Amino acid sequence: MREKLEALRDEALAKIAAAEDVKALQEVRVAYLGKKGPITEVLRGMGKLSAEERPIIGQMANDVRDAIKEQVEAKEAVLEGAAIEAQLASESIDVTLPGRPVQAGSSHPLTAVIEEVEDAFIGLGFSVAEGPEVETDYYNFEALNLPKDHPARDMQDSFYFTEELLLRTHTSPVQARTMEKHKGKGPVKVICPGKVFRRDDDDATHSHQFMQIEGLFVDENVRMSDLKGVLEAFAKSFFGPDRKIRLRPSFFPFTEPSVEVDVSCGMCGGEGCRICKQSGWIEVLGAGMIHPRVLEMSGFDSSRYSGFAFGMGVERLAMLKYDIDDIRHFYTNDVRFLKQFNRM
Ligand code: 2NL
Repeated sequence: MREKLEALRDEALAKIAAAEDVKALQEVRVAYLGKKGPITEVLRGMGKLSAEERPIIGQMANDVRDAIKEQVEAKEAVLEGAAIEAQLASESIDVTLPGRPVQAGSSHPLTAVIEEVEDAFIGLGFSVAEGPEVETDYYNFEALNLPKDHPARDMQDSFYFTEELLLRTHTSPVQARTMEKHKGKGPVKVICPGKVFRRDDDDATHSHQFMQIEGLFVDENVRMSDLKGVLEAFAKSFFGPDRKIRLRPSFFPFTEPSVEVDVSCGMCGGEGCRICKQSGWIEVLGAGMIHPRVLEMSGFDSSRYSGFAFGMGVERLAMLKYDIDDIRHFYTNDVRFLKQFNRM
């Protein structure tokens, strides 16, 4: 019996030493210490032993069982430690590696230009106002001194929903609405950017839908010199500090007097070149002193208040600043075009 127990112990310890993973180790444990294992069998057969032998063999069987158990546990700790080490080695993450770059989008060039213009005018004390793209005949035309059947309406043929409802042809109605809200009390100092629509045939320089920024300043004692100063500051801010402006007489139904505003050519500095068609100047916007009838219709006493207003096409500004040759580029949205403005 003694030899048998010693042989069982040596055999088990050798198998434990040879076990390569936790599963093999558990098999050894079950085989030797399980309910149907040889040690249990020895302990069960104790009844057949003599009274002298019984405590000795019993003690020995317990010692063998404890020795096997101890070795299984020790080996288990070693194997589990090794498994964690292997997992750590195979799943390690280098936190110092640079991240994968995120594909960032960018503003549409027209949005970027509008924001630049807004910044220039906000710096001069203007606020930004917006309004509906579907307008009434009253705000789009009547309130701007363009009565029904006035010939100047021909230049702004629009898209009509009904006789009285249309897609706005300029952002002036937003300014008329803003003046009305001030209930005849100045100052009013806003710029109004937004989409406008005109019935027109699309080509390199015309689009039936485009963006406009209009602005106005109404207060007591607002003069033509204020208009000139504000537009000169804008031109220098938007196009560069070396640019100059000049005013030429013109006509708009909602301003009197009216002017076209030119900016000195950025290509030749005013000498005359291909870009400015040898004139040294580039037309960028229209402006004027607000017609007294327009002030009155929007609730201002024209004997006390005066103001200037101006309007410019955003596509034209963008085309001049970034040398873009076709207005349709803004609306076909070819990513090769758009990506060039990623850093604006
Ligand atoms: C242009 C010229 C202009 C205005 C727009 C305006 C608005 C009100 C009253 C008076 Cl509420 N005037 N707007 C004035 C002069 C010129 O636009 O060539 N735009 C692209």
